This record gives sequence, structure tokens and C-alpha cells, in this order.
Amino acid sequence: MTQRDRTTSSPDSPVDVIVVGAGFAGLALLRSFRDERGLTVTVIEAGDDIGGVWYWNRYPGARCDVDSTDYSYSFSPELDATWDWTERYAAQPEILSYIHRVAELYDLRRDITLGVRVTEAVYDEQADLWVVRGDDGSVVSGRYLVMATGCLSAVKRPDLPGVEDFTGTVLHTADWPKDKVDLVGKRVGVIGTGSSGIQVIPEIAPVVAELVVFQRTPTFSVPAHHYVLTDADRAAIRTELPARRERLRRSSTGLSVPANPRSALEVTDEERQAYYEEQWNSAGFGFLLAYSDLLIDQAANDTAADFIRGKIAERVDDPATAALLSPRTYPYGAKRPCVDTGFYETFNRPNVTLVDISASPLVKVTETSLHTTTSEYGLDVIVFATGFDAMTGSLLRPDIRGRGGQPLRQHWASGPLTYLGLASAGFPNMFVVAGPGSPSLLGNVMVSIEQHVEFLADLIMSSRAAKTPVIEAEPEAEAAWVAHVNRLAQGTLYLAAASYYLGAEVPGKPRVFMPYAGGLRRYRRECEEVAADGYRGFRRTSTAEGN
Ligand code: NA7
Repeated sequence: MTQRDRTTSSPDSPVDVIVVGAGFAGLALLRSFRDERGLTVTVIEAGDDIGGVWYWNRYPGARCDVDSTDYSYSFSPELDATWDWTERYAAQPEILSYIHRVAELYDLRRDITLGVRVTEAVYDEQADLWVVRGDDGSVVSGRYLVMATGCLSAVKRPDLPGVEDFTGTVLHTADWPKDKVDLVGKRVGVIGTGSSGIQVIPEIAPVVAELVVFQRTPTFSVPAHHYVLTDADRAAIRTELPARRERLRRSSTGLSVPANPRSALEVTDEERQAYYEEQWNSAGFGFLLAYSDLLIDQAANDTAADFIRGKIAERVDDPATAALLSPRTYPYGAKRPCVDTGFYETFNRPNVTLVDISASPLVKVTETSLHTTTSEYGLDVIVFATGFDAMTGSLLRPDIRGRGGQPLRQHWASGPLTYLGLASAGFPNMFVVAGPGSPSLLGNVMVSIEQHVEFLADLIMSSRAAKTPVIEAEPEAEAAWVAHVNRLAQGTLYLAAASYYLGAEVPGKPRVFMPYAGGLRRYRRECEEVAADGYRGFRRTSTAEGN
């Protein structure tokens, strides 16, 4: 039987759990639900191999931007004992190798169907089963449906007239070809300066003939301080790993950089500058934790933003280019901040040009060129580093229908409605891992994923044990959670930026702040309280057939 044949199991032979997506979340769910809880699980994955975003984002320079040690599973000392990271921030091929190792160690592939994109999932109220269809015509049914489809996986391709007429090569960082792309001596245009653009730009600049960077909004980036781990580094990591994992689990961010509890405004200017300097030289992504009020107080934020702008001015030779690269229209951290290795210095190269497309927007592509309102740029390759339809894209692209055939797209027409970020009223037994309404993208997503997997496994097992396997968020609990998530965001500077946290990345998307901004620690506590209170907010019943 081929992997693909497995999904053609009829709705008469349902599995316990259908998981959509075989990235970090899907694999963790499969291992936990199948091997620890004894459930039957089938995982459906659109890619031709496992890995999720780490399968698709194969662009040069792609790597994680939190420490690899923290960006890995914590569930197994056995796994930790068999794996050593080679670099502080692992590159995409190494992360994929890690994922393959996990799949091998736990024999995960036998329950994963590759190369099938889920197009539809419908709740059958008579049978209390989810019926899931793939783009190959296959159908699977199961009691529970868990969407492990990722927050940043629905690729966003700007609607630019004429792209299909371009005779050169068109690429997207999030859907990079498997075969090596030869950029040597080419004229390359990169659109987008988010995390992906910031990684790909310095990597390709030395080999291309010309690099034109089309920037709509400048990004705050701090040095990654990337390095190759030595044997001594690895030995030290190994020794402290159990304590480090526990610290991460209990932290607000899931990062190993300690959060400074002090306000940026309670110290002298000299003290603050010295501390920023120290953090700049080591913290990487953790620079955002330099002071406790950077994301809640504009004056505090200004001190960090000014510091970073000062550094950009030092790193970029041409003052006009430095000014263009310096964000001024939103607070530091209100859009996902970046870490980089030589991003700003890349603009000192003679073959690199920065084009401000906020002043002169892109208008069209012709056979040989990319046009802005004021200029034409002849190119051999166009790279879209334009990101994703974030958080909700992967959940709304398939047609998901709950009770009474209600589409999730309709229920979420004004923004995602969830209870704990895990479940939505009217969609019994459907769960989302690390999605909207949970901390997800605001911390180390690996920590969020593992917390959700544990919570869901406990919820499902306890509901089955009580013979009430149909689990549904109560509408009142959902409304209260959405209000709570909104309130948490109100107290922050997140609302001051047109970010993908807010749905601003896709024209017409509802402007709702989607992640839970109260931090991982508080979120975990709230989930624990819900569980301790008999899973308050979830209605749990027997099936229509009385099972
Ligand atoms: P991001 O962070 O969403 O960045 C996308 C970039 O592309 C950003 O600079 C956008 O500018 C730009 N963009 C998006 N759409 C357009 C259009 N239509 N025209 C011009 N420029 C555009 O995605 P990434 O892939 O870089 O990173 C995603 C995550 O991966 C990151 O957050 C980390 O978690 C890892 P804008 O700011 O919208 O003006």
C-alpha cells in the first residue's frame, strides 16, 4: 500500500484523530496521541515530505532565529541524547534533518500521508465524525480533527499584474525550489524585508551581479550573533539542558534570554545605553526583553527604537540609505522584529540597491522588468519574500464546516473566534495548535506547540474516559476569551503597527489582534485552571449514537 492509498480509508473505518500538517506540531501530536495515549492517528500533509515550514522555506540563508536548543522538542531525553546542533541558529537543512531523525526514532512516517492537500473538512453530526477530503479525491474520517497547519504557512503572493509574462525566474522564499537555483551573475530583485528577506538578502548579495531590494516598510533588526557551536558549547548545553527546558516551560516568552523586570525609564540615559550596548552584543531576538515596558510604553519603546536606528546609521555607509532602512512609523517589536547577520552592511556593497516602494509602489511586471510608479528595473530573477496570510490563512483556505454545515469562514468572517485559541464554538472536536487566540507567534512557538499537545491529549483522554467524547467550546466561553485576548492587546503597543498579528498583511482581512499577548506563562496557567475546573468552557457530551 502506498502512503497515498492510506487516506482512501472509507468513512466507515474512522480513526480517532485526523491531524492536518506534518510540521513540528503535527509530528508532536502524532507521537503523543499515538504512542503515549494509544489513539489511532492519521496525519495528512500537503508537502511531498514532512517538515512543514521547514520543508518549504528552502531559500538560501533560511534558519531559525531563536537558539536551536530552544527550538527543538523537549519531550524526550532520549531524543536529546542522540542529537547535537552544529550552530547557534540551525539552518533549514539541519532543522529538516532533525525532523527526519524524530520521525525515524518514533516511526512516525507509517501514519503520515504525504502529497495530499486537505480541501474540505465537514462535521457529520449524525455520526459525530469529521469527514476530511484531500485534493486527490481521498476521504478520511475521524472523531477528532486537529489543525496543525501552522501560523505562517499559507503563502502570500502579491497580486502584481504581468507576473506571468516575466521571462525570467519568479521565486517565493516560502516555496523555494528543491533543486539548487543558480543566481550567480544574475540581476535579482527581492521584494520584502521581513525575516525571510533579511536572511536571503545578505546570503545572495555576494554571488549575484546586481541585487535590487524593494522595501515597503523598514524592519527593526538586531544582530543575531550567530556562531558555530564548539564541543565545549555542546557539553555546556547538555549539562544545563533539563534546567533550561524547565525554565523555558515556565517563562513568558519561551526564550532562554532572561527578561529584565526593570522599566527602560527608571534608569539613567548612560545606564540604559550601556545595557542596550551589552544586549546588542549578545541577546539576538532577546533584545526585545531588554526592559519590561518596551511593548507597553511608547516612551520606553522610543529609547530602544532610537538605539537601533543609531546602530543602523553606524552600519550603513550612505546616510540616505540608512534613513530609508530606519523604521519610524511604528514601535519596535510591534511588527515581528528580526535578527540578522550582515543585513544592513549588505547595502554598502556596490551591487546592491534599495528601492523605497512605499514612496513609489510596484505597479507591474513585464517580460524583462519590474516597474514601480517611477522607474523600471531590468531583472533575471524576482524573489517574493512577501510572507504569508498569517494565522488564519491555513485554517480558512480549506473549506471547514461545523454544526449545521456552517463554514468556519463565515464564523470567523470578522476575525478568528476561539476559546483558549484551541477550539471554536459550533465546531465540535476540532482543535487548532498554536493558532489565533493563543500565544503562538509572540513567543517561542515550540514551547507553545508542546503545551497545546499536552493540553489536548489530556482533554481528549479525560473526555473519552468520561464517555463524553464530543468536546465543544461554549459560545459564552468563546466570546469571553475573545474579549480577554482583545483586552490583553489593548494594553500593548502591538496595535500601533500594521502587522500580520493584526491581519494587516492581507488587503481586506479583518483587523483583529490575533495572538494572546499575556505571555506563555500566564496562558499556561489559564489553561491549567480550565483543566482543573473540569475543563470549564467546554461542553462535553456523548455522541449522538450514545457512545
Ligand atoms: P513577513 O515578516 O510577513 O515579511 C513580508 C515582507 O514582504 C514585509 O517586508 C512586507 O512589507 C513585504 N510585503 C508583503 N506584501 C507586499 C506587497 N504586496 N508589496 C510589497 N511588499 C510586500 O514574512 P517573512 O517571510 O519575511 O517572515 C515570516 C516569519 O518567518 C517571521 O515573522 C518569522 O516568524 C519567521 P510590509 O511590512 O507588509 O509593508
